[in-house]
Amino acid sequence: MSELSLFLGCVAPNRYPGIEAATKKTFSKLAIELDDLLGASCCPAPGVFRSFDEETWLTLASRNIALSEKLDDDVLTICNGCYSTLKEAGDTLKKDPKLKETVNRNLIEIGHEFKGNHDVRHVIEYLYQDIGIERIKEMISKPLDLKVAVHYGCHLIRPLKEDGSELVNGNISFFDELVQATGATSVDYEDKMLCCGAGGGARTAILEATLKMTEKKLHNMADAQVDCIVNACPFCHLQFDSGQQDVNSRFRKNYSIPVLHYTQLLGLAMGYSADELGIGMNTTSTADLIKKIKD
Ligand code: 9S8
Ligand code: 9S8
Ligand code: COM
Repeated sequence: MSELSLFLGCVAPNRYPGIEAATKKTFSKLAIELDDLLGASCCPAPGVFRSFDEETWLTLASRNIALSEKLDDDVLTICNGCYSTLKEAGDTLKKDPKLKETVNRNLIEIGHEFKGNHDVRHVIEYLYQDIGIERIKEMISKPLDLKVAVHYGCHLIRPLKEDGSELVNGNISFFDELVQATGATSVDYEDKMLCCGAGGGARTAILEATLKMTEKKLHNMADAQVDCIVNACPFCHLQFDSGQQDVNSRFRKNYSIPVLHYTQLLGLAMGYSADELGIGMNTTSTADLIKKIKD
């Protein structure tokens, strides 16, 4: 029986379906069943909706969680923004019965109820805490000889901090450890914890300003001579992948750093082909990376 339903969010299904494929493939290899979350909407994005109207944000978020509660599942997110919204909304309502009542008054009109009897998980945090590095290492059939720039992203750290998680107490390394479990090396680079630039609706509102931040990160990653960027958020993925070409054309740069979601890196290390994981669907070419892995 499945214990998790997969919350896709907007960016993966619309821009990077390979991330969904990679999540489903790697989880099936780990013998973890994932339910589809039929009828789910946008989480809605934390840096956008939450800033406009908190009650609307809570209502839409708790509707998504309620769909998963009906399946008796925890929610599994593959995106930092979705994690931030769903986890923080769920935790807020669990702690505040009055607010929960308000939100449920809205939900009842559309035939839903938020109970608050399940949790919201991020794929990175779930793999680290519930599966564990050792079990992941056992599933690796094709260790990757790659130098990786790990990008955590703001909304992976934030909800864990809010929750008082020991993962973000002091030196943060859980994502790097998961990357190293695939055989790859997580290479240190300057301003590693900096935002990719895209968050808070900024990518849509002030693209040029976001690209300046992205350029700063790309510069530091290139300095560290990495083979690829690994993220845990389709929105960061979009900014580094598609945004990299915008950086190149607007600022006359020549970056060419392939971008992978962690589930795609893990999929490669588990022996799935780049095609099966949708890795060739990126804007920034992944051809050299794929060739390097084959050699
Ligand atoms: S859903 Fe709608 S826009 Fe997005 S991908 Fe992640 S955050 Fe949640
Ligand atoms: S970093 Fe700052 S706000 Fe965020 S998580 Fe994903 S998009 Fe990139
Ligand atoms: C970033 C999501 S992952 S948002 O743009 O800040 O809402």
